[in-house]
Amino acid sequence: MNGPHDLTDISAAFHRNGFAVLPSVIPANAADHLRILTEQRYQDPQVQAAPPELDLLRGDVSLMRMFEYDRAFRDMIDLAPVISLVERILGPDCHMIAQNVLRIPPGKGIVNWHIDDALFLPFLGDIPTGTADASTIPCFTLNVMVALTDIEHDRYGPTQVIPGSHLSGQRPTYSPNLPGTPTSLLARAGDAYLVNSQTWHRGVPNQSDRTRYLLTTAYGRRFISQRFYPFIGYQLPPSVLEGASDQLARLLGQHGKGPYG
Ligand SMILES: O=C(O)CCC(=O)C(=O)O
Repeated sequence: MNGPHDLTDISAAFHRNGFAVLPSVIPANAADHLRILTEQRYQDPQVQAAPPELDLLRGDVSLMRMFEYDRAFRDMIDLAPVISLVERILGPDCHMIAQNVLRIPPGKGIVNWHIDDALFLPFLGDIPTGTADASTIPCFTLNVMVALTDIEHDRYGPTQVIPGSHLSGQRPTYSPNLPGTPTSLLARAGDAYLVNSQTWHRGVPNQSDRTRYLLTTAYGRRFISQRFYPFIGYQLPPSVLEGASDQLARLLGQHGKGPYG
């Protein structure tokens, strides 16, 4: 495929830089529909009053497992061509491991530099970045982030990444000791970006009067477990599987038999 979604180029950029941008994966009005659903979910008194065991809302900014709530979120899990790119990176038997919406009001943000998982490959720092070698380092988990509002300036609190930091073999340190220049992932509603779980990233503090909404759907290789609290005993609501294609059912966790089980 050519144009803005050339998957070969985008996947090479992802391996090299630890992130990649896919403009306009959904129309702006579809992004706005997801934003409105998110706001309804957030304002729902039952969500606000839910006990921690239900894990519906964390830290007042992260609405959890949105695929349980509305079909429109479930159907983002196998969104083309994003899912083709994800399968190219994580393998044809990969699955979705989490899906949340970040609702970041003015003054808030996940502002500390972090990686999203265990540090998978420590001490890789001697591998030169920006070379073909980067493509031989496997990615195990990644996040697909879709902007549900415009984030066209730093004051709106965009995601920031350190390009190449996924190959550092290190956990983040804090400014001013960053190993590279932070890149702000400015976006219009409906744009997406993929971020390797090992890439150093954060949210810039939202210094505007606009709440920022970001749909984050994380995927992992088959051997990486899905992360649905409370883990043991988690029950996927049967309605989520209704009408799902074989591909979507697999992404939701319906696998054939394989190694160990
Ligand atoms: O707010 C952001 O853009 C950063 C989100 C983030 O760091 C995360 O979901 O792990």
